[in-house]
Amino acid sequence: MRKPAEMATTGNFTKTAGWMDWYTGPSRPRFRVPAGAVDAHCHVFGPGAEFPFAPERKYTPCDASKTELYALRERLGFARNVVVQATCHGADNRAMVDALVHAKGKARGVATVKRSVTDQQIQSMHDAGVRGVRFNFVKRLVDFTPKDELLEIAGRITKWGWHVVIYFEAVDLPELWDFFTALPTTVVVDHMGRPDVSKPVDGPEFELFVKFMREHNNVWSKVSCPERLSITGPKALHGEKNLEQGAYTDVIPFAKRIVDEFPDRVLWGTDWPHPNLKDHMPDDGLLVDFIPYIATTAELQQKLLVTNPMRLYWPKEA
Ligand code: 0GY
Repeated sequence: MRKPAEMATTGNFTKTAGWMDWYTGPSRPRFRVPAGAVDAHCHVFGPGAEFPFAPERKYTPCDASKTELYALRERLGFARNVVVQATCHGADNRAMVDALVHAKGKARGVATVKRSVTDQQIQSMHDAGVRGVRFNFVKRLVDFTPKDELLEIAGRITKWGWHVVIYFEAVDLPELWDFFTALPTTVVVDHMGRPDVSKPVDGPEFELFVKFMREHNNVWSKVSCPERLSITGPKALHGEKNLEQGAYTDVIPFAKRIVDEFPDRVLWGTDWPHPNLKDHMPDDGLLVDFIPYIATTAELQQKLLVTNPMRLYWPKEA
């Protein structure tokens, strides 16, 4: 993998101040993922010189190419990826689709589309491996899109068997509840709906999220991004490399609860190259070592990393 000094953003783009580059030379995980494991949430950025970032973006990242993503996949022992359209590319899905095409069937994608997308464009993305659209409600990342536009898109993509990935902050769930529960297809929540992990795992805020999943069988969750949700932080991640000594321990009860209660509707992903992290950048190898703390048996690990993502993204091979 390239060294950070060589990772200057290419094209006419200057990185957002405070933006951290992804961690090069990640350690080899001590936890061996099961054969056929899927990294079900990751992104590509550019390269900016080849795939320009969107004018409406809220941040300008470093480059993070498909080649680097697939090198990480090999290093961590994964077999497949789900590449999720990052907001810095807006509704221009070319970099993501290019990554899928080059993966030769080992990657699927989640796109961002506007109401103006044509059936032909959807079909061509489907042929490349796209299987869903992402609706983002995190205000620091995107401008507001009217809900009737999103509902119209959700209605159209069901024809291709696609699902909807939703990204939102926990405090916004009550307001978004009616919209989410009206979606006519499988709904996949990014990062457990971003719980505030300083609050109790059985407190009203996270209970609402559990109720959302419990009452709606079509709702899945990614139990990803401890590095984003944690308040106690990485601690051991770059030191003694010992997760028992405190890496992201405050996130474990939340993710474990979701895996235990909904073992057939959970997914896991690295979130490489980790957009918008300003305090620390995780070693992806050590993020993999986090998995057995949240999926505590071989059976749960198999569902989380293989059975569930295969069912959603590669149903014919599942
Ligand atoms: C994530 C989270 C973030 C960013 C994006 O598309 C994106 O820009 O998803 C975030 O900043 O929380 O899932 O990668």
